[in-house]
Amino acid sequence: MAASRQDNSPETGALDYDVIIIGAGLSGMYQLYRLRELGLTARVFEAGTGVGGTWYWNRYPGARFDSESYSYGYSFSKELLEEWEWSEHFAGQPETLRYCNYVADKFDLRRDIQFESRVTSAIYQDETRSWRITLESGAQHSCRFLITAIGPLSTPTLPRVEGRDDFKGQSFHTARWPKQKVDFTGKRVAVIGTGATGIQTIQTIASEVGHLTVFQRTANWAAPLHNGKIDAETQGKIKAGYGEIFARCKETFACFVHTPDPRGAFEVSEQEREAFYEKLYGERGFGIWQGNFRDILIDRAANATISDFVARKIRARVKNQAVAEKLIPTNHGFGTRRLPLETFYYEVYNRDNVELVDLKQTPIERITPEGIRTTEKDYAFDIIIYATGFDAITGSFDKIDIRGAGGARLKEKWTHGPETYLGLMVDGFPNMMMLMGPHTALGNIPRSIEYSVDWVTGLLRFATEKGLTFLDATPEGTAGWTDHVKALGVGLLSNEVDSWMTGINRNVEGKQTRIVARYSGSAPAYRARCDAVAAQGYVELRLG
Ligand code: NA7
Repeated sequence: MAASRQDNSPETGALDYDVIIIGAGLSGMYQLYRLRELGLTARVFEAGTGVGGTWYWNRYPGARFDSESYSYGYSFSKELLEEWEWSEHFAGQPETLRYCNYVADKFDLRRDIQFESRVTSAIYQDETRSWRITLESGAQHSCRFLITAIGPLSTPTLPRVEGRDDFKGQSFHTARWPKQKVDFTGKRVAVIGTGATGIQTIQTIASEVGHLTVFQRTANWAAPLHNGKIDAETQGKIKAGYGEIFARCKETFACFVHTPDPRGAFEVSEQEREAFYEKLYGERGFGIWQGNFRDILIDRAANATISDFVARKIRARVKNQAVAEKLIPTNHGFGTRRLPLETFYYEVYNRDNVELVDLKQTPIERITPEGIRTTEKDYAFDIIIYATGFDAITGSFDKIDIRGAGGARLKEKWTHGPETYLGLMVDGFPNMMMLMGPHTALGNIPRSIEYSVDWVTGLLRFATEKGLTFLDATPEGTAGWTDHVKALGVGLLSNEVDSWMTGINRNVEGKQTRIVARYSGSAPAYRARCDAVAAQGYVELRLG
């Protein structure tokens, strides 16, 4: 391997690696693959005992894709596409984790990944233009370039209520689910949280448990997933059609196979609108969210028509109308949070062994040794499941003490919300690149990952060829991109709603004010902008 440090390092002592990658999820794995092609020495540090990131940690019952499996897997290797067969349109977590392991084996990735190695700090060394990272164990490693591949939803958060440690039964956060199967038979189980994760968990365990109590603070809109097995004929079509599938994902707004209908909700008659919604409600996946009328996520009146349609579906599916009303969101419109996709979720509330507790009416006071106390009463449980979400997007950055040039702390720079250049770099943090950090296009995440990894790889190829040891965004570049991202968010109904997408997490100190944390323009526009930067020889960066 050509260790670039020997040619261009301004220091005398050698660095441990050309590149350190934090995280061995989908981003980190693919980045490692690409860096090897460049001939750079790279080391991945991963907190878990295996690869897969999201799919390694989120082992809760019912965890599965919300993107079509065949649009989610890596597209970079024809051989991989040919070899791997997804069994369902929306694969479950065990299958996806098997896929991640298959990729790691196929490309022999593990030899450059160090597991059980949580990075606690990353400090830029001005003198040597390098990064020094420290692991939880105290071990330190140095590198020229640092790549964060730490995921937008990887720091789970628990409710800030007293008594959590007093509970005598079992309790789990969904993103820290044990590897061995949890036995629910005959158990009294609580689920706190009704986001995408809570919904998947609830619908999966309802028939296994003795009794299930769902603690809902905010009702969420959800729509049918319509999952199904992939039969042999469809499998053949998928394999033959991969080129088309990925070409389509490249053109669509958020890299899904779905993209907005060019019509406005009021450009058709009421009957046509109703028929269109009915069709979307009966189709697989995110069509009802991403393939709906172009204005439902920006126009309140348009949004009200789909919200009203889905509310009627909920009333029709839930027998007890008082419960149905509790399940219908009143504080945000359909699709203004990332849409949970469900399979007979609403029918769960028709079961005798399931109860819904509305925390808006009776908030949780504390966790007790026996269970949960609300302002109304004490509930006894054997198992409490926290489906309470994540300190999203910036949370995993906050957990690492990241210091750039002159010792400046990233957390402090981002006190009032993230500031980034293309969502990939931050001025004053030279030689650091972020994969799926704030201000990048997320959408169908692996598609975005592949683009970002390829962009970072292009930059590092350029640096290696030119013998550069210093790459930094400029303050103007960072301010310009941050302003652009904020401007794109203006007028989006989703930016007027509390959710992980707007940086709100009431369980985390300092995360009660909405921020613009993600790029909300179109993925093709994002790529065009980043491609132009590369085509112009990265002149927008400070290079040295
Ligand atoms: P989400 O979507 O952030 O959902 C978390 C849920 O937990 C949500 O219903 C919260 O209610 C609830 N929550 C959080 N803290 C509490 C407390 N203290 N008490 C009661 N309820 C609470 O996370 P998910 O894991 O479901 O999904 C994240 C993404 O992963 C999802 O969008 C998919 O892309 C995959 P709140 O709404 O805050 O009132």
